[in-house]
Amino acid sequence: MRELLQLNLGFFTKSCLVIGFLCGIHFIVALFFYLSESPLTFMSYRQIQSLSDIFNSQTHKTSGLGIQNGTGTEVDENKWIYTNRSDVKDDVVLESCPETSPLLVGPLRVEFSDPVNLEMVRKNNPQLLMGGRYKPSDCVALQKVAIIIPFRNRSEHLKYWLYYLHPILQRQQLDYGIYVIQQDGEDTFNRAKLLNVGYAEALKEYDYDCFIFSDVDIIPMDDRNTYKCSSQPRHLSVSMDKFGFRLPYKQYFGGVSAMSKEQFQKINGFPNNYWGWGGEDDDIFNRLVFRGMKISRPSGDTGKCRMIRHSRDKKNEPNPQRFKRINHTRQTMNTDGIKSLIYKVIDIEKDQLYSKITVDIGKP
Ligand code: UDH
Ligand code: NGS
Repeated sequence: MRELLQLNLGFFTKSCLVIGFLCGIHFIVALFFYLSESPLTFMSYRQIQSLSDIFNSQTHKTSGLGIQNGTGTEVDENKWIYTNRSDVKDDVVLESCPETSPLLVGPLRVEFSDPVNLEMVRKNNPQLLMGGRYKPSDCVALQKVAIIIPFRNRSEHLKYWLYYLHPILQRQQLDYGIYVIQQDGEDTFNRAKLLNVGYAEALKEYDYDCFIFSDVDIIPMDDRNTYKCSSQPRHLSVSMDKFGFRLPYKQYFGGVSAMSKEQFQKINGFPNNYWGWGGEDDDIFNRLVFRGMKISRPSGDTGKCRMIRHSRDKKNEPNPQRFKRINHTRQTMNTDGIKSLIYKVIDIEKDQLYSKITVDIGKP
């Protein structure tokens, strides 16, 4: 009986040792796998920090950033950080905006009969910053666009322009700013010189890479007509109501156009010596052709736009010298342009909807 008891005790002790040994091995193996699979093992402090920032920021964000739920697993977050990073803003990682904005709606109703006022436009566009500046909050805009409007005594038109364009430009996911360049004094108007001033003044403020030159009275009727630049200079107001929704002539480059900084510099900007109405847009067209560029345009459908009807402005009578001037673009373009631009800033007004820069550009 005693022998049997001793035998059982020996067997029990050995079994305990074997089980303890196996548990030990299991613990070591489990620990090894746990450590080698944990994503935190190989993350630097900065990466861990940005991961926790993203988790924190999700509680404030309702959309975007490619993170769909508030409890996303570490593996998903990690993958997103490494594969989609393109910019970091306030420690939040943003992707590039898509080539075509998903916010576009296509054809738009454009009417000038309902009255609009600036207070209502400000209320409708709460995301705008001073100077009519905007950039998407959930992606990095593909281009930084300065929109330049030559201006004098057209406040009524400017209201409609701001009312219609701000929502369109935001849907187009642009990083943009609005520059209204107001000619000071009562001398003859000079559209092209004001556009040169707008280019120079906008660049003092931000590193824009694309410039839209728009008359104050032209409104696009389709938000797929994106206000951004292409590999060639782009004419945007291709299908205007006043011309029966077609080009008045093939070389027409007036109304609204887009040029990258590089394209603009290649032609030495615009002419400074077209005082009064007409011809300056034909001179710009000539400059582009002489520098080997071609005009790109949206389709007639997408490029539809409306012009606010008005009578001829005072001090903007047809320029009698315009025909002579456009015959000499090749000779004048190197000396007359952005490189020889002289003007004096009189006033800068910053509003939520625009920067209005009043300038003395001299006289004819
Ligand atoms: N502009 C002003 N104030 C002026 C003149 C022109 O702000 O006194 C600006 C404005 O942005 C305008 C642009 O310059 O849209 C082009 O002006 P424009 O006179 O060359 O062209 P628009 O098509 O008028 O506005 C052409 C003459 C219309 C005569 C109509 C007769 N029924
Ligand atoms: C041409 C003008 C352009 C002008 C276009 C449309 O004749 O500057 O008409 O004008 N060229 C010359 O005069 C040389 S519009 O109908 O919009 O007033 O842009």
